[in-house]
Amino acid sequence: MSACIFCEIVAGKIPATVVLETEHVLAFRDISPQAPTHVLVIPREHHDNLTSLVTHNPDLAAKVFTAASDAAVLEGLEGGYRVVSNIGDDGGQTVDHMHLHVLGGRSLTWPPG
Ligand code: DGP
Repeated sequence: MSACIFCEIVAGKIPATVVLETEHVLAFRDISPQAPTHVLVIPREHHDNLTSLVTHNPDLAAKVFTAASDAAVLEGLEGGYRVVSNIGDDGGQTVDHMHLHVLGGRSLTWPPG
């Protein structure tokens, strides 16, 4: 999995601005923020996408969602926020390591594009 960008962030080979870390999960700022707060929450263990993670390690999936909520609290998003996971080509996924986007700090529109 050495070609996986997010595995390299987990390994410390690519720098990232970390906002929260636990034994199993890492949360860091997106390199191309789409809102004033845009944090990515990932499992340290590699899974291609949400479906793969839930299938193989549902306990870890729960930890990732818990960390997303914790990151939102840490970032002061009491006005509300959005959690998104893009999956596959139709979902617009560009990095094949499961991640949640935590977006906030402005009023978000719906539906997404
Ligand atoms: P997605 O398109 O849902 O797979 O989201 C991937 C996100 O990852 C995208 O918003 C940009 C972000 N990203 C890609 N490469 C890097 C990187 O090297 N560092 C950080 N912090 N974010 C990255």
